[in-house]
Amino acid sequence: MRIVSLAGGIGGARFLRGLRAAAPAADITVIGNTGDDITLFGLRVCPDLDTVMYTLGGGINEEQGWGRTAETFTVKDELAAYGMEPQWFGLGDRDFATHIIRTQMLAAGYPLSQVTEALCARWQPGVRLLPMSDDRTETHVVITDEGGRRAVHFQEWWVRLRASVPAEEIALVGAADAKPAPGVLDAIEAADFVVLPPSNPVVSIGTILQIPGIRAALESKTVVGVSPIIGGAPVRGMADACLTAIGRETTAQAVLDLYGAPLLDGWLVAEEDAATAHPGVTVEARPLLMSTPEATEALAAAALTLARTLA
Ligand code: GDP
Ligand code: FO1
Ligand code: CA
Ligand code: CA
Repeated sequence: MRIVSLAGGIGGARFLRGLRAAAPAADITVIGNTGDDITLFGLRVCPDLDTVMYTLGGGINEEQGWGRTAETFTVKDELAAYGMEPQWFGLGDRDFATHIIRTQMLAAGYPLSQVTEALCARWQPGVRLLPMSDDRTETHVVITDEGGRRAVHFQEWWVRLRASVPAEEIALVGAADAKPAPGVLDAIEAADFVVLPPSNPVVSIGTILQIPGIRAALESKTVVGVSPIIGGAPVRGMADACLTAIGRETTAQAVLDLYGAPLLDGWLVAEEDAATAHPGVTVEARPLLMSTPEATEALAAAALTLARTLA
């Protein structure tokens, strides 16, 4: 069985752990979001790829959901002692090693897809992890604050401002000229079906869908998605601020309408959202909380069962 999954960070990574458990013999290719990527202190940081790699490789900080387990922050503190900015992004000592290797390989001319493969050789995530594109794209957010109306990097809006300032626009800079990374379209083509984890619909899944060619390739496949919104609120994080920015409500229905048909064939919602519906999409209510490994595996199994029925 060949499965393709798109993924952002925490929501995607946790779902993928359940998917791997629910389909241990399956060949799983993950197309990861790189719109969150940022260059800090000269180092290229890919938060969502790293979150997937560390989570599936057993190196994640489980409570936090991002960054390394048993992390220390000596380098961060030393940089701050020199007055280096930014100081609002928490890069840990262990995590720094990943960014140093990535940056060195990129500077030597390796594309991000090969760098990611090299990093995964250590972590053995049990899936094939591909960046959505080897071309550099970055999500930027237009805000108005004391600095006036300006665009800031997504991480500055999300981490420094905690999305407290409304996003007037969210744009993936570089999307129009970006190509899917090698292997992305082939994996979609070869897939028996595709699953969309409950990742952020705007800045994780929405970003991947903006890479020219990816959405069209997915439309000809059987695609089953899991709602990240339960009873009108994100389970975690500030996806509501992202949905508001693109003029959508924060409901399972609004995310279903955003993805729409022909992209989606099946959509899993929580019991309280059972009235959700869209022409051409089969909607089922299931327990959507990934609160334990067992619950997460059961959720992934439900997505697989629905996908097999619809494929
Ligand atoms: P990020 O890049 O770290 O923000 O992670 P993702 O984009 O992959 O996932 C973020 C989304 O996961 C948020 O919008 C949450 O609502 C959703 N999420 C987190 N935990 C759960 C859960 O247990 N169940 C469901 N259905 N969604 C979840
Ligand atoms: N998220 C935070 O809220 N604060 C941080 O200081 C932070 C540091 C960080 C370092 C490496 C990494 O891979 C992820 C990190 N994240 C941090 C999480 C991440 O940047 C965001 O939660 C997601 O990109 C939002 O989708
Ligand atoms: Ca992310
Ligand atoms: Ca379809």
